[in-house]
Amino acid sequence: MTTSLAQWLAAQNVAPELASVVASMAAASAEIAAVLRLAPIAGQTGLAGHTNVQGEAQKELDVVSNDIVLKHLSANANVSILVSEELDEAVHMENQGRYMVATDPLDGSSNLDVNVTVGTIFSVLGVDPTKPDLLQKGSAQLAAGYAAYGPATSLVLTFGTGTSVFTLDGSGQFVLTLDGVKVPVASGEYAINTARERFWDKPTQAYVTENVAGETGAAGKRYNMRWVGSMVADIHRILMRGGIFLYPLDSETVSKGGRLRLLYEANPMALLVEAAGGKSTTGHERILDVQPTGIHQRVPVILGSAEEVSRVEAFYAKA
Ligand code: AHM
Ligand code: MG
Repeated sequence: MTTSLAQWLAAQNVAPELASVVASMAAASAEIAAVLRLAPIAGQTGLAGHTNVQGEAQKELDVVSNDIVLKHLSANANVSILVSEELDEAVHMENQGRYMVATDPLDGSSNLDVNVTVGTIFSVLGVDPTKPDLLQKGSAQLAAGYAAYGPATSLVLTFGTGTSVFTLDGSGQFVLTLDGVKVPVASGEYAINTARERFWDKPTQAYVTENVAGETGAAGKRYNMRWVGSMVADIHRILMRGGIFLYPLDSETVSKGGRLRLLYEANPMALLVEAAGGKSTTGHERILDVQPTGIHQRVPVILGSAEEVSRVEAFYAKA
């Protein structure tokens, strides 16, 4: 017997209004999946011709995905605020909804023209619609998730305890395929853009040097490196079979605070990984404890298998 997302949501011990926000993001993801599947035929994988607030060239599908998310959330009276990577300012909806969504509607979009997995990442927070606090710590998240548009479309969700995986079926419905995901505590795989080695901080350089030394170094075991360059794909692999993802602070991104965004990339991924028994850190503190200072704030991101994250933390503690 299969369990649909709707059945699973109804069985969770959460407010129906909160469940409805997650259901809206699932519906948006199913619609984005359908667009992506046919995008090369529709000639939609190229640039949109403008840049977003972060100064990055927007792809046509970044804009299309953002519009799809906005459409689904505007239709849900429980959502009063939307923060999106693709929108300079937060969108204040015309209702008294008690939830806010922060999203990267299409993460990894530089991979679109080569048909590599991309995804939609989202975070759900509670707000007072009369005076919404947009800058809450990740530990305040009520739900988080991502859709990974790979060979199958996966939807990975947490309400803070336990992480579950759903798969999109042929009729556009998500079906539960894995409950209670556990990130293996130990792993021999790490994910980092090694072309940036000369920019990395000392603790990251020392950690990766030890991994490269393998069984002949202090780590005493052999490592493999994997980097898709699409956070959703890299984190999905780590959730499924362990490993560690690093986008540390480096000398090129230090002035911006890092590469990846706190509200809609680092926080939701950290909640999903921690709810599955993994760990997350900036190197200096737990990602979920970082106090945001801006909606598009960036942070260093290190997360995954608990033992590996602890090893990296030890290098930072020594530095
Ligand atoms: P995006 O939100 O503009 O797609 O950028 C985020 C992406 C992540 O998916 C990925 O982990 C990282 O950027 C890749 O960075 P790099 O170009 O250094 O490989
Ligand atoms: Mg992104």
